[in-house]
Amino acid sequence: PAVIRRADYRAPDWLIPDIALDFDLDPALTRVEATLSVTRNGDHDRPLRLDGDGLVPLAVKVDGRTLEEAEWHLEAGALIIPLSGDSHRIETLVELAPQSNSKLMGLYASGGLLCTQCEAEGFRRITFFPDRPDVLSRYSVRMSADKARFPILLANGDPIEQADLPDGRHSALWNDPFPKPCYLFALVAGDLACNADSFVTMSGREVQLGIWVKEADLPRTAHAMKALKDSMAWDERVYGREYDLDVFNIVAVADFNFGAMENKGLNIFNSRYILADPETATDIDYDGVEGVVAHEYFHNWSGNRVTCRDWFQLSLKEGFTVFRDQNFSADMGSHAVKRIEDVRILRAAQFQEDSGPLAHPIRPESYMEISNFYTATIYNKGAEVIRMMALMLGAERFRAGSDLYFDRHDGEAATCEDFVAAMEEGGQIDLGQFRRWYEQAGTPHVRALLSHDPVAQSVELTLEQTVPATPGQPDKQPMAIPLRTALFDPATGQHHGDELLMLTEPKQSFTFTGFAAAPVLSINRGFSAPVIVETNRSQADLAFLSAHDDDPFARYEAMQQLMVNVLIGRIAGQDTDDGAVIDAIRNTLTDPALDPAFVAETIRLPSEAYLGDQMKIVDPDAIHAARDALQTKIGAELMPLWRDIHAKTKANAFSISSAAKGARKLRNAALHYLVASGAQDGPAIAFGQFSEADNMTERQAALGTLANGSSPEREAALDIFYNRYSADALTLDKWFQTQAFALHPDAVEQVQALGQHKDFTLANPNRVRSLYGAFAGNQWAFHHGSGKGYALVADCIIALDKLNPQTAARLVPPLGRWKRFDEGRAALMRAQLQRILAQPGLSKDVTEQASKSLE
Ligand code: B3K
Ligand code: ZN
Repeated sequence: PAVIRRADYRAPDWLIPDIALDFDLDPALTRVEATLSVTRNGDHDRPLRLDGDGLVPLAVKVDGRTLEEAEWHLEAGALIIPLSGDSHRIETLVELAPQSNSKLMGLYASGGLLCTQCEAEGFRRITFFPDRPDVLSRYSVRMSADKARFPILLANGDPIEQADLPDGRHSALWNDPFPKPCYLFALVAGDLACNADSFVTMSGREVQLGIWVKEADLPRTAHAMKALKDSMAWDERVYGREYDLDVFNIVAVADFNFGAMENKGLNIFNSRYILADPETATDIDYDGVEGVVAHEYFHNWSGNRVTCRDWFQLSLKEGFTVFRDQNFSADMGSHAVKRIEDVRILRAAQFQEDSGPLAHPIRPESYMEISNFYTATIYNKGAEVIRMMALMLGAERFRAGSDLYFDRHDGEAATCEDFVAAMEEGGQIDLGQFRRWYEQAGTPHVRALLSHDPVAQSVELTLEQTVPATPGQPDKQPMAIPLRTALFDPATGQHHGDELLMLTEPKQSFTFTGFAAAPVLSINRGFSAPVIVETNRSQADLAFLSAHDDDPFARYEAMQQLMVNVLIGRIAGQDTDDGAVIDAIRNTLTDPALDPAFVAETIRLPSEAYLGDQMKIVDPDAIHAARDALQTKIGAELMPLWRDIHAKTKANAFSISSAAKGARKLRNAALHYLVASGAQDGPAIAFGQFSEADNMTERQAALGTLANGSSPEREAALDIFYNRYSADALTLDKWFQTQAFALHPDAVEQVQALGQHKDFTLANPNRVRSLYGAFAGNQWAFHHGSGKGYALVADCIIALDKLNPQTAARLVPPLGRWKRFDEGRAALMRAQLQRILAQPGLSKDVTEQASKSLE
């Protein structure tokens, strides 16, 4: 497949100020008539090129005249029309078969609905058009359909008119006054019910809000509606940005390639990020709904009003919008816990990506298939880069920078450079060196060494940075790394102030005076930079910080590092002392000043995958054994505490308050250790929680705990869960996922059997992710020494590629981490990648991921 390069960007040859679309909708055969006003952009004689993917032009007209076949031609799917004048009216007619669109890109059918997904390049599967984000047009969309099957017809913008037609059909016309790129186009047709509400903006305009779902799902939309209204108010308060249309609609669909889509005025969501009630949704699901609703809403400014010039600028909208949704969620709940969760995700997904064959900068230089670049790097590292700017600038100057950015580029397709320039100017800061965060891939390593001079009563902090080589980038320049730092006096437990140190050289020293005794170093507080910090702190220093650090993230981090040190030692065969870990957990559990949600985060052992990331060559079996043994010991030694907490955190009635969520989180952590201890009554207690819980958070946690073991309660609970929820797809996903995640010696066989289960289907991306996606994240099972885990995932990729390449390609990266495993496993992983690549007719999506993964 061809490689697209950022350096090759050229402004569009033709602009399309207006487009009118007429859809005659039917799942089997939909007709699409498009009328485009086109204007030549600049002085050139190149023909009009309208992208198309799988489209056949049934008629092509220019200024009302039907062209002969010789007057146009197709080139790689695109329609090429030579034009003599500088502005013309172009009309095309195509036919689509939405019900056989298994890629879920373009116009497709899902659960009786018709809906669209266009980002990044799906619009070209609907009609011929310059499918690039820097062509902005005003859209007018007419839809007609059978009124009984499709009573609701929605598109972007404002509803203009509705009419009944002969033969039981009806039509609707929608106009979107805001020029937009075609990736933000959307329509939905179907039998939908509406949770209707309204919001009055800061300038006093009333906006009609609608969340559209299947009638039976209406009771599950309240949380999403609250999240939407909270987001609208938050963006006004924090960024001064208000909503701009008279209506804002959200539709939930069951089959969706990712989380949701920010189409102008008509967001389309994976139903898992809209529907929530205590019976079926966990607290994590509730938070997911809140965060994704906010994310898509925030895109109205960071993405829609100011869009991207080209797809290399994707992080311009995604990194910034993730940063915005993270801060929103933090404001809605706990800043400390949200930061810990976000860093855990960053480390699990992005650090892995950044250290492997698919590493790329947040502004990539090239791609084959843009769908492969909706990555943790673009999104989550992109958000961290914005966060660093916000930290360096402070709230006020950051706001000045964002105001300048929005005002200067409103209605435009902008670049990452435009954003940085606005921050520089509005925030009055020099971001020259900082721009390397956009250019260089790889997670920087910072080595921080503290040395104390008792005579001079001073300490010297030496910081040394290296940025690892990544594909195409063997040599790196030093980065500008903001490190929030504090030095603690071990005698008082106090520090002498939190300072922002800027590490800009390969090696730099900072001297601090006034230290009669050696202080304890707290660094990268709040995770101020997305880097890996290595220090010379002792276990005693870490234990001290785990009890005294006033920065909650640093406190969590100290505890995690304490655990990592013990586990990595054990994995290497040393008899590392675990006393400090057990004491630290005990202290944390019994500190009445701490928020239970924070406690629950902090006492969790690092995941098997995170431990693997700390090793040059990952040993999945040794990691599992060491972690399991430590868990058992912690469970046993602190048994009275676990029992006590588990009993005390039992609530009388369900609430979604932060306090109730925190209590459930801690209760589940206690149950987990209680069962891990091997206590005789462990499975019975877990089964009790499973049976008695009035909410999914406790029910699923109990099921997960049981699934790790082999008790009779395991099978009983899985059966009960299946029978109770087999009719509800989103909840049945949890049944598949729990088994795929299980730390169970037979997990591979269980996943293999589940792949043959009557409720498993490759047609639904949520179902695929809940089985194979979860399994590929289960390090111990996926990396089974036999290689059978690899074969299972490769089989799925091969089968799924024929239906849905985008979702298939997302399963490839776990196979690409072979360099981090022993030779035996590496050979088995490579063999699967080669087998995938040998498939005839393999998609561009999977080809790119698999071939890069072999390099
Ligand atoms: N912008 C969409 C993602 C589209 C992914 C296309 N492969 C959702 C989001 O980030 O908000
Ligand atoms: Zn987004």
